[in-house]
Amino acid sequence: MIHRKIIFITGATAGFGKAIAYKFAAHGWDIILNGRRRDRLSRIEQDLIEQFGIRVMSLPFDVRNRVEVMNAIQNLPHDWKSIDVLVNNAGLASGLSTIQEGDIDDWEVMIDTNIKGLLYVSRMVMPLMIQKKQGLIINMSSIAGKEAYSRGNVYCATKHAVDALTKSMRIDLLEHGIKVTSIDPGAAETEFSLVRFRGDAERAKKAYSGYTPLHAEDIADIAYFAATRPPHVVLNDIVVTPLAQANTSYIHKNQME
Ligand code: NDP
Ligand code: 8X3
Repeated sequence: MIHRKIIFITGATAGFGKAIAYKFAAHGWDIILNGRRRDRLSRIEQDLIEQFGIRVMSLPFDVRNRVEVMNAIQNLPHDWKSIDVLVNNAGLASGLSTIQEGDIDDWEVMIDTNIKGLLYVSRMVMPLMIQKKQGLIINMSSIAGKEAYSRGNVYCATKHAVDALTKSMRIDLLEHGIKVTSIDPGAAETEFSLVRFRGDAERAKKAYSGYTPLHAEDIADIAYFAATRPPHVVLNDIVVTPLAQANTSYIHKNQME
């Protein structure tokens, strides 16, 4: 049997994660897909197999659930445990309000998903990579992990935490030959704003009007580039914005729109 490379992507039912799955599948990689929405996972799994003739393993679990994460990864068949790339992508912003008016449930969900979920998955996958003495972990951070913005408070704090964890992983995993890369996108049109604004499609659309935002495929291209560097090269930190965006707080919008 041909042993193809394996990429494990959390949050692969939409946005960046889904685009990354298609990008790597198109280059012949086998894919482990994660997300909570089982219907989407099975549709994507079927489509990837039909289009690219690769192997796909769907792992429906909630990254916030430590037991589900442990069971799913521990019970992977032996030949699926040889993971070459882990993309810690599952994440979200929930709400957009001043910190003094913040909804504590929103805070919990962001902290549990963006920080603790990333840790649970990484804790299970890192020993598998250490055994092989190779691997790449890509953490999906954000420009919100570099600077805070108005009403972004806890979301920004979770992405700053991802930034710190990325740096820590790079230090601790160095002796094991494991690469760690952070991708830090600016505004990208995915389901991100729809989730942040609790399904308010009109408000979500507004976040991307008047300029051309990043597309999920742009981030997939970057992830593929990072994963295909020569063995001695590591991309540490990739900050990427649309042309219209200078930083978290300034987007140049076309006034006519
Ligand atoms: P989407 O909302 O389009 O996709 C998010 C994905 O994460 C979905 O597949 C969702 O799947 C999954 N997910 C969310 N919560 C959980 C959970 N508890 N367990 C498992 N999977 C989960 O957003 P994006 O693709 O834009 O976001 C992906 C990552 O990129 C996030 O970490 C986000 O913070 C980051 N990011 C996004 C930017 C943007 O502007 N879009 C910019 C910078 C960073 P399901 O609901 O099926 O579980
Ligand atoms: C998402 C980017 O700045 O819209 O991480 O919150 S931002």
